[in-house]
Amino acid sequence: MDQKTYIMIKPDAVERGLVGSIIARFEACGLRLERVEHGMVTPEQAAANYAEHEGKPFYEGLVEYITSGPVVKMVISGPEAVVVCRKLMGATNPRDAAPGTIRGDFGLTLDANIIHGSDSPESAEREIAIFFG
Ligand code: D4T
Repeated sequence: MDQKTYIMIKPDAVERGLVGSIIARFEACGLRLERVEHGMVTPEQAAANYAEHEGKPFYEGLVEYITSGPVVKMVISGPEAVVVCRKLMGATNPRDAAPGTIRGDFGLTLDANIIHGSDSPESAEREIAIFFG
């Protein structure tokens, strides 16, 4: 059965003109784009999305970064979309991400790691509600 996941191309990747190359990777393996929106993340959306990290040393910088410029917000669907997208994205820290993954090919540092993707179907539902209401 098809699953939906929330994917967000982060400000540094949008700034660098990587949107088309990144979306092509999801489409190439048969996943479908259900919703796509280019725009800013509000401080409220950032706080809701990263609530699990509140109080951690990197939290303030994370919120500042994700609200610093336009992002591309997407709902992507397909069989096992959550795990398939996480696999295409690669490890959270681009330094640990395998070549051939989005973070492995386009990223360099953990604080600007190119892309966000829901880590479970429950997170996907919550995040789609945060960003697409
Ligand atoms: P996101 O949520 O952006 O898809 O990333 P992950 O789900 O793969 O990873 P995460 O929630 O652990 O981290 C969220 C976000 O915080 C940044 N970060 C993380 C950071 O700047 N310093 C850190 O020490 C950690 C753990 C990177 C991704």
